[in-house]
Amino acid sequence: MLSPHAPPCPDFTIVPTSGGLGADIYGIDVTKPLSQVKFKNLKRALLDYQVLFIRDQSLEPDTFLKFGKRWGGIHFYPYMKGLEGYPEIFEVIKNPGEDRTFGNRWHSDQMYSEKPCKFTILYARELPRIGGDTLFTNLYAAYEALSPGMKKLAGRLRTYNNGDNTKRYGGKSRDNWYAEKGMGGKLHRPKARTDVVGIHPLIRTHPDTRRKALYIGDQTERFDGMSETESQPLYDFFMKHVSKDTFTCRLKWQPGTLAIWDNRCVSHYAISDYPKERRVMHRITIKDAVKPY
Ligand SMILES: O=C(O)CCC(=O)C(=O)O
Ligand SMILES: [Fe+2]
Repeated sequence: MLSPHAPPCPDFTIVPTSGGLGADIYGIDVTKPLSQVKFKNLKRALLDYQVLFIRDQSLEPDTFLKFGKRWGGIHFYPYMKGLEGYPEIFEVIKNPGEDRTFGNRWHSDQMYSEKPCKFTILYARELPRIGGDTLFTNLYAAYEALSPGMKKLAGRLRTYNNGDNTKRYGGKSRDNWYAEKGMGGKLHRPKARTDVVGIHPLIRTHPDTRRKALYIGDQTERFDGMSETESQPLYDFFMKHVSKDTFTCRLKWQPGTLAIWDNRCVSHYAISDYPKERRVMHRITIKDAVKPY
């Protein structure tokens, strides 16, 4: 459930997306410098609605990056290189015939990092004629819907999250998998992969709202201190639970839609339903200063 709604905002129009979370924002041009007050109201709206869809934007990498930096320092995606000249911007591309769709699973971004990124900002550059929507789910609502007994149990668990879990990549390392999927040229190949395992509380407290969220995703391999076999039944329960319709909303992208979500209380899923078309998105992630707690 949404927190009590923010008072009507004079700076832009907020249209809630569903009873779960999310809001469309109209009447804002992020290429223009936003006043401190306007930006504060936008941040407030993000805390209230968890994911915002700012419609009808016209962004090039420099204006996109400028807007992105207002939200904080950049969190670099560890596996892939950014755009030429704009290493902070990572391009999410799917070409006709490719079978891999980036983000086609319920997850919060870079959950395998010690300090996972706080916000993701995604901008639609090229869209398929039909399909290519993204689903979001409200992890506060998922936590709040648990029974008191399950809340207590969940409150004692920690998740072990691994960005290199070979089960998710057909038995291969993520590097090999990406290389095989025609993304080799863009692969970021440091001497050794670092920051790809993160252990986090299953129930985390949002530092700004103080609300509790059920923080689990596809990068979760098992619960800390338990085997995968032992973890599986509970893991399956939580994953099914967070993706219940009642907690979700669905984004139908339009050319120029800019989405911003708060990974501390939102999980998302990119739908893979446009096998013959191309989709290109520009993506910036914002780093967090604190570990989940
Ligand atoms: O392409 C999308 O709609 C979302 C992909 C994704 O998971 C992400 O950008 O973090
Ligand atoms: Fe994602």
